[in-house]
Order: sequence, then C-alpha cells, then structure tokens
Amino acid sequence: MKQKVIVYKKMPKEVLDLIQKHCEIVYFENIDENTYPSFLTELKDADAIFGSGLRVDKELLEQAPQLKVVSNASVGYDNLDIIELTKRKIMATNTPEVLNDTTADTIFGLLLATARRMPELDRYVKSGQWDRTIGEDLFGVDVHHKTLGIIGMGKIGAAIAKRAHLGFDMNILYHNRSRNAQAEASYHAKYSDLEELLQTSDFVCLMTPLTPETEKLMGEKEFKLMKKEAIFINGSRGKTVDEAALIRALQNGEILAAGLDVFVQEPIQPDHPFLTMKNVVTLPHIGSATAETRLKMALLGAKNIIAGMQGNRPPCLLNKEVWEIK
Ligand code: 8YV
Repeated sequence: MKQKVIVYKKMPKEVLDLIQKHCEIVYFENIDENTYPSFLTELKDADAIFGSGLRVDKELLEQAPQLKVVSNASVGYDNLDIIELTKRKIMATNTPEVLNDTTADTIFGLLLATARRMPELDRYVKSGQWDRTIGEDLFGVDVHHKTLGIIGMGKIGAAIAKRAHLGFDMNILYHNRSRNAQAEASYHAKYSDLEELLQTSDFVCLMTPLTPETEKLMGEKEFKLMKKEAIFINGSRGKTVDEAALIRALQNGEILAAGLDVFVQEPIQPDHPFLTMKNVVTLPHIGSATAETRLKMALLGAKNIIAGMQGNRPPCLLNKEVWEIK
C-alpha cells in the first residue's frame, strides 16, 4: 500500500505529480476553519505532511500516530516544535538555499522603496496629485554609501550584504550568533555588537529566524538606540519585533520609517495602525514569492518527503538525531 501524504498548501501540478508517483496524496489547497476537521481526520493515518505555516506541536502530533516526515515548504521552521518531533522520531525538513537570492531581492527592494517612499509616491501620482514639480516634503533619503546593519547574517543576510556592498557602495555592519567569514571577506561586513550596530546604522535590517532568544529582539530600548533618521526593515518574522514599540518609535520620530514584509498576525488585521502610517511600507510576506522560486521550494519539499518515505535521509533534514538513532 502506498504511503499517505497530506499536502495542505496550494502546490504546482508538477510537484503533486512527482509526489504521486511514489505516494498517495490527500490535497487541501489551504487549511481554514472549514477544512481543518477533515485535515484532522486524514491525519490519523498520514505518513507525511507537506505545506508551510501550520503549527506542528504536541497537540497536533497526538493526532498523527503514523507520521514520519513533516516537510515545511519554507526555510523558516518556527512553526515546528522540533523537540517534540525529535522525541517522536519524526523527521522535520525545510527548503533552504533555493530562496536566498529571491528573498534578498525582496528585502533590498523594500529597503529602497521605503527610503525613496515609492509606494506613497505611486499613490500620489495615481490619485492625480502630481500637478507641479515635487518639493522637499516628498523627498526621500539616499541609500548608496550609507551604513547598513544586518541582524542575522545567514545565507539571506549575506545575499543582502552582497547587493548593498557591490551595488550600492554601502558599509556593512552585522550582528550574528557566529562570525560570517565569507561576508567579512567578500562584502567587507564588520562584526558588531547589537548596541553599536543600532547606534551607527542608517538602515537596520532584521533577518534572524524566530526563536525564543530572538522573540521581540527589537523593542523600545532597541528602537531608542537607533538614529532618528534611520530606517528599520523586517524580513524575518513578525514576532521578532515588539510591534507596539515600533509604532511608538515611528510616531514619536525616534526613527524615520519602516519597511515590513512580516507581521505578528498574518494576514494583518484591517485596523492595524501600520496600515494608516505614511512612514510604513507593508508587503504581504512576499520574501520568496516568485513563481520560479516557489516552484523550486515546492520541488525541494517534495524531494524531502519522497526521500523520507523511501527510507532515505531527506536532503534538508533539520533534526539529524532522528536519522542517527535509526
Ligand atoms: C514563506 C518564508 O514563509 O521560507 C520562509 O521561511 O518566510 C517564506 O518563504 C513561506 O514560503 C510561506 O508559504
């Protein structure tokens, strides 16, 4: 009998076809209050689940006694309780690398758009307000030759540093758990403690994964350390920022502006203060969202599943202990 994989997110046909060659698929385009009960029923004899964003914790795993692989179609895996999965000898996988350049493009684009106020000026033109040469009230700030502080210098952070250094002549500071020799050698990135980075950067770009240590990493104290003319960019997860503190910092002029791809609650609530703030540029969590890259991520996620189902080690296994104790 074929093993059963629940796909709980919309996936390209070629990805579904690939999985189907090896396993039986139960397909939910997304999980919401209507589909969740059937999802739970299917979970009872599922061998693998594949999607992103779903909270996979002890409570959910109690309902999935046969599960062997949890394949996340994302690089971030803060939705997975890795300790609980490991205890149950369930393999957890993600999709790193293939999204590095696309996500760096998004985050650097967001930085430029925020600095040069592009979304606001797009609305200005389209609403017919452009009736004379613009004045300084609509000027932005320069990006080139400024200092960029990157918090979280992993592969995506380094790809942002590359763009900033080679394309925009920026000075790079970074803060990270460990030193990144490649970013230091190739993009002249300088390791800095968090305080110095916040005090001296013109752009602060947060790229850390969400962990108990990084939750609300940016709060009142951190925003107060930033320069009044500095811009904050978040490309990590919403919960790495204390949103109330960010709103106060923006309203009180403690920082100039913010560009945000991620939020504590996604989709954002329609009455969220960010939505009426001129100095906030918002994106709907599009870091990796191009057709090409999402296909690569989905294919890699499918390969992780198939390897696990065939008793092989998945290429992007997160909890290596599960494999080692086999
Ligand atoms: C999205 C991301 O979460 O890979 C990540 O960690 O943040 C994004 O790619 C994901 O793909 C949403 O479906």
